[in-house]
Amino acid sequence: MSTVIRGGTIVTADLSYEADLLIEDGRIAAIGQGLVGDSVLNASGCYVMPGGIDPHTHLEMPFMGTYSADDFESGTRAALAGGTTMVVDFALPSPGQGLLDALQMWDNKAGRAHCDYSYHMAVTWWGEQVFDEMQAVVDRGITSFKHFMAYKGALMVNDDELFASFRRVGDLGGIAMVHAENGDVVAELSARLLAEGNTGPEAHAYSRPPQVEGEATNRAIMVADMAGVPLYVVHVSCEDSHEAIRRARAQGKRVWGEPLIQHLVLDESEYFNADWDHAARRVMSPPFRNKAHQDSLWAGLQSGSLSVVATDHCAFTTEQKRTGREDFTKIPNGTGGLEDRMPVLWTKGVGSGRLTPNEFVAATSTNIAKILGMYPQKGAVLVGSDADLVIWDPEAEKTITADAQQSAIDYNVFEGVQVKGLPRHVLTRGVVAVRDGRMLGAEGHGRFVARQPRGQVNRALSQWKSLTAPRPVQRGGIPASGV
Ligand code: DUC
Ligand code: ZN
Ligand code: ZN
Ligand code: ZN
Repeated sequence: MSTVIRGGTIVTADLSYEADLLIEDGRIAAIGQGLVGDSVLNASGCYVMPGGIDPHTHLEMPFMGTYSADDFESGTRAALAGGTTMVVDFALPSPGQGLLDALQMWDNKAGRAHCDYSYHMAVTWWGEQVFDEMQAVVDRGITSFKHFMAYKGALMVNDDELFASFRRVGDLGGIAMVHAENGDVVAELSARLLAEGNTGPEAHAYSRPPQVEGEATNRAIMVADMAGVPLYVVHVSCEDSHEAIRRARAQGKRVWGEPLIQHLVLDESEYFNADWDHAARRVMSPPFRNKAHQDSLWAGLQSGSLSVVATDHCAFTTEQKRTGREDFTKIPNGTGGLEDRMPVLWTKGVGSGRLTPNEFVAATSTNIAKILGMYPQKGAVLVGSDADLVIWDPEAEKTITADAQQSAIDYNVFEGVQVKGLPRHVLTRGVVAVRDGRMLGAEGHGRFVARQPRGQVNRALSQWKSLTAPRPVQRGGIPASGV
């Protein structure tokens, strides 16, 4: 059973050109003119792009006394509806739980996924068992390890643990990831705000000013340099953090920053002059910022100092949010966006002239595939790549509404946003999951994607190099070219 995608313009991170695509056995079998297959998808007037990869989701995650409302079924259905054909979720051991045990839990949840998926492993505590199991995690193709510098008393790791874990990840040729907020300062500010009687959701924003993010990002960059590990900073929301990343990159450090579509488009006014439900539904960490910070994030995408646009999709219903009625620190942190990331970024980025279509592909797919060691299986339109594709109609329009969404929650933070640019067809390893804008789904079709270690990086700028025992050189990592 083969499929031809006919009459479109192929758009990759590098090039735009007119050609047809032949898909066989879930992969791209040929690119050229006049290709013939068993069935045809009409792509005239459309761009044929690598499907989006959202490297930051929390599906059915146990968090703040509840579970995030979208699971691998509804979450990946939402992803496909918006042109995203792969998610990377965070396997999250509870403190004291083994990494392999947590992986087993995530494997059990992921069976219903409509599209391919991978995991990052969260390091939420430190000990010999974690150290030992990290090797097995890398051997399974999970090469990125996330650390929370916030959520004190729950997920947060201290600096000694951060340094030890970063060193281990560096030795294994993986990449370290951080949620960069100073958790001690957040805890202090939260307690003070509550004591002063500020219990509403707007206090959430005051409890996490940009400085807590800037400080933690700087700290993580320095610790990563001392540990000799590449660093990926999730949900970069402000200039304070972006500035640290820009400087590190200019110094030759392997540091990448990931803004979220929410922070690019929505600002802090959502917390003020709003009713409780409206504001609480938008409580996430880091919180939405002001326009100046948004401008910084867009500039970073344009110049390349920020590399990837994600969602941190962590959806909670209004009912779940209301557990924090009397105390903003009990509002489950998180917002949705999986279905909306691609259309909103296209509309606000390409539609406004801030990004080219090629830059859009880089930021939504190709860059992260390279960073995470799964290019060109994912993130590419090349012969042999998985046929994870979105046939994108730049003229199609809609208004975003919760009523029409795939997500399991009862609202949408982008409610009322007009988008121009939507998927016409979406393929997940060759299977058509969206046809002519209609969701067909592919429940259970998703497979785990194993990834390659990057290999150890040179630490020429690190003063610790001479103090650290030399390591064996490992070859075979995917080169970081172009990211
Ligand atoms: N931030 C959120 O808002 N939700 C999930 C975890 C996180 O860091
Ligand atoms: Zn986070
Ligand atoms: Zn997250
Ligand atoms: Zn389904």
